[in-house]
Amino acid sequence: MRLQTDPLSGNSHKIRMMLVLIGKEYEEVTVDLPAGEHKTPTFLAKHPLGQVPALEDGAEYAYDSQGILVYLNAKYADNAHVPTDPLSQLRVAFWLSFAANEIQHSLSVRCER
Ligand SMILES: N[C@@H](CCC(=O)N[C@@H](CS)C(=O)NCC(=O)O)C(=O)O
Repeated sequence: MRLQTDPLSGNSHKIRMMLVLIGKEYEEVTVDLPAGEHKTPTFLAKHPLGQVPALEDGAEYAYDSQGILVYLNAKYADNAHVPTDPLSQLRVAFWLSFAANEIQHSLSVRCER
């Protein structure tokens, strides 16, 4: 499993934390954002929006930090971190959305240099 990241990326850090939580070993690869590596055809094949994080899991590519969290929970943690009752699912979706919108567009450090 290879995690494509940037050192300043809070979205990438969410995935590092999840991988530690579920005890999954991974290799971390720093994508050279200042050089535009994330917009090359090779990287766009891994993530169509050309962003980090992206996760290579065997032949699968997972992308978008919220999407990767959901993927890892379902594939490797038997859904332990997203209870199946509707109200719990609502609350998890709320916090994923909050991270992607309110936090990313206010408090987070921009990765672009
Ligand atoms: N919704 C995406 C946002 C990812 C994102 O904004 N990544 C930044 C780094 S933190 C990035 O790759 N920026 C470069 C770009 O968008 O060109 C996620 O949650 O993964």
